[in-house]
Amino acid sequence: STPQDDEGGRRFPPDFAWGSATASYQIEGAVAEGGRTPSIWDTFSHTPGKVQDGDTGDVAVDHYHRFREDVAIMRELGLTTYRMSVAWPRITPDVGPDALGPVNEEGLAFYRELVAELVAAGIEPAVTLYHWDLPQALEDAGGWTDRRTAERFAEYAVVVAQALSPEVPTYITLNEPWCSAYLGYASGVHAPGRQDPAAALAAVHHLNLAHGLATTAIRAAVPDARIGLTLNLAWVHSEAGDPADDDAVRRVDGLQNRVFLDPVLEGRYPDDVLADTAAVTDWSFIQDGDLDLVHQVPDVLGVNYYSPTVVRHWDGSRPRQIADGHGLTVATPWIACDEVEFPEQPGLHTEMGWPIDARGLTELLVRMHREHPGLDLMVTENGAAFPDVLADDGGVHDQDRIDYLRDHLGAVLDAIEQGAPVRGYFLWSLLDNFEWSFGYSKRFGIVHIDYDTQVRTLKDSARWYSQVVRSGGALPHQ
Ligand code: GBH
Repeated sequence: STPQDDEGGRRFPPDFAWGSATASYQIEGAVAEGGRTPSIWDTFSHTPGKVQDGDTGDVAVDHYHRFREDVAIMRELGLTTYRMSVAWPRITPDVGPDALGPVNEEGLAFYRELVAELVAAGIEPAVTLYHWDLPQALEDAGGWTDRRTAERFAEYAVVVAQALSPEVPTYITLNEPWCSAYLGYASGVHAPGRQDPAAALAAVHHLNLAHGLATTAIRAAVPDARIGLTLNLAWVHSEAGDPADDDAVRRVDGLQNRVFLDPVLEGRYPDDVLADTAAVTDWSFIQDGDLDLVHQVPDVLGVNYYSPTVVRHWDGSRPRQIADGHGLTVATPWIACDEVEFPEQPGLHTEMGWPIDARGLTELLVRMHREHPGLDLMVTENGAAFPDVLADDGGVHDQDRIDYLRDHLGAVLDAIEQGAPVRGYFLWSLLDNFEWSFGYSKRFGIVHIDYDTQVRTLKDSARWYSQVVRSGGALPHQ
């Protein structure tokens, strides 16, 4: 049970890690500095029509030059940890499919300085090795459809872990391979923008392989490193719990959850997913012995959660509903789901159009604890976009975000009370930033960015979160 605070509110465990999260392409800018070469997101964002308003990450929030100010903000808020990502094209700018190429010391130096600044501020960094900025040269050779990308990734991962250890104790191999595979190669709303379901399934396997190879390689080179894997798991359910919807639930659970969890945690692919997708691919890219390579249980599983996934069987008798959280979707990310619909949800939604239901976070954490007892868990992303405005008094009064955060932190506490070993929470995001195909039109930060001046302004939610953190995890009622 969770200790009560003085006001009778609820409290997190004393050693709980409180952080925020960001990703390199979304905040750094400086895309042509420090020896960096293009990633697939440079190419994609510079392709007309791919990103809202033609926005790119060229400047982003200029974190590459302003990181000391951003670390100072985290220190002021009292955060104890920070999840950041490393841009692969800064580390090995000349990587090709068959060779990693020389290590770019200037790229490593940037991250060493950032890490030193964090450590000096008393903030423990957790580094994501791949948050979607694949070197373009690898995509030109097939990207995640080619297993050599996984091999090169493992080599790059060791370079980073050796350079940043022991100051960085935690390395998260991949962020949300679901997005990399299906949004990158099936729906095409993310880089590299391909629309080929068979390619997406090859990407699924090679991303799983990348996790396994990198985990083995880091553990050999840096035995003390703690390895994580971050998945955007779906809390998938039907509205009515009608058995007619069970097949829709099973398919979405298979494609979003089990096709990543099962090989990594248990060394096998789910039979039903292989069968459902047999007309799309024969999965012959899985080579003998691959599942042993993929089967590398991380030290901690990162769960990213934003919104529930509600599905329904669609029998063709009425127009199909596809609640589309990615307004620009032109092809489906859902393979072999022709009879699945995603009904519009009643109630509150965020600015992304995503329905709000914090119960899913409890459900997912408790499910992971039930199915994989002993596996440490962290919430590596949770947060919301709202239409924030800079008020006349100079503040940003984002009560809607505070409500969202309070509800979701309560959901994390519910999971802890049910025994789930949740070790930390990383709020997405520290700063407003480049929200992928939505460009700068969506603001997820607890710190507001003026994109003309790059001035940072704490939103009310930042002060609220700081109070929770500084109180040692007391969750207020308001
Ligand atoms: C995360 O992605 C990312 O890790 C982070 O970089 C990003 O900025 C943040 O969240 C906010 O978006 O309607 O079928 O397309 C989350 C991406 C959100 C992907 C919800 C799928 C809707 C499913 N996911 N989403 S669909």
